[in-house]
Amino acid sequence: MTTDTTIEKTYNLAKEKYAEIGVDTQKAMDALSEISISLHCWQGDDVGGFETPEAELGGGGIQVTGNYPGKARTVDELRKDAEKAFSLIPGNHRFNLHAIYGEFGGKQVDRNEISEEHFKGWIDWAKDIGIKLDFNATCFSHPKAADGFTLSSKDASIRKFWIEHVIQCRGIASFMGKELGSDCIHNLWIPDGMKDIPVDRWTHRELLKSSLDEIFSTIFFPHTMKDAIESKLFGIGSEAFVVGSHEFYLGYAITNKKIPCYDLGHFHPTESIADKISSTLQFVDELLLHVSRGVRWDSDHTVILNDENKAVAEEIVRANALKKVHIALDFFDASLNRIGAWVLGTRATLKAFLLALLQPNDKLKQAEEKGDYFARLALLEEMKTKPFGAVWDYYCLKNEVVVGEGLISDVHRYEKDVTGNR
Ligand code: RNT
Ligand code: ZN
Repeated sequence: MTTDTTIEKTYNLAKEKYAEIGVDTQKAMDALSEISISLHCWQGDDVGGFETPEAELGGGGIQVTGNYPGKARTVDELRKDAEKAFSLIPGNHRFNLHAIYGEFGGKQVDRNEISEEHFKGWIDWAKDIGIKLDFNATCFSHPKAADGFTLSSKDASIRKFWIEHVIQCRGIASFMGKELGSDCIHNLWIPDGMKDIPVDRWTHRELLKSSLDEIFSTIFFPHTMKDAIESKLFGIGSEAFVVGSHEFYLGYAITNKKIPCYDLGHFHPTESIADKISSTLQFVDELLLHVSRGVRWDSDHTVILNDENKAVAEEIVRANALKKVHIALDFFDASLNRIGAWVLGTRATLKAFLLALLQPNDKLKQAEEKGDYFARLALLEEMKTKPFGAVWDYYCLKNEVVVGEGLISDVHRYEKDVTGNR
């Protein structure tokens, strides 16, 4: 068994190895501890929410597959599960709520009627456990979204309903930000689109633009919230046309000073968003990431440490943009232990950043500036076999969270004691 002393010994050797190449491991870990990731509440119950006692997905927009037992059925269960997840993740992180996760006291409260009072319990909980909150309007899983259009619907009454909903949500976000003393990011994603070839893309996009203008004309004081808008290339049932495409929202964000949200699963399956970071940040001040993993037509597999996440983290670190990029998670897979997936995905994201922070970025840049592309490539190649795992384990140890595969038995224990009895 790995003891604390072995972890420290291994770390000390790793520290020397990195020092030889000019990398300060302590500095990298300090920078990592400044990164606050927004954990998505919807991982805990497959995007179900608590609108009605037996809230289930319905009415368009999002699909989750799998039926793993033990999902959170109440606000209390979800909070308990989230606390468990937080206890297995090093660092201090945020929690990202969706509007359907309000506490409605058993009453039927329609989306355009939700307000601050429904989220007071969440704010108290966040204060209690010392975290900050982010927020999202829920423009899916609702009869008024069932026809495939919300803010870009040709039906004025449907549009009005969703505009009211998003305005309410921005108010709630502002309230959260004020109460918790940290700007709350409000992200807007809508499912609008068509399965097959549309002939009138124009009107839907024109309508979406005017709905957004109306939504954002309401300004909240104090400015305790920030607006993000999330694009998508295609979804299940919107393969041929998504109204809120990348170009649409990028244009809107630049013109109206909003934050573009890049979901890693929302682009062409082989398209990387890493290269978009230094481009986009020339024109907007901030970015929001939805860290996810696309697999074929699904955009939301559990995040692992893969090439795409590594490339994204590297680009953020190399662009010195850690303060400009908000990092949130967005995946849901109901076929595996939900707390396990939460923790795995968050830890994988943190690992990607640690790896990026452990690169000899000054040396790499110097080689590039000298035109020594062999040295640049050789250094990048060398970094792949540096003892990264030793630094990661030490970071977990110092943050008093479980190290390595100890995570598995910990999650299993919680399943046996808690989620397995649901
Ligand atoms: C959907 C978007 C969106 C949602 C969440 C639940 O394709 O990625 O971010 O996953 O709002
Ligand atoms: Zn997303």
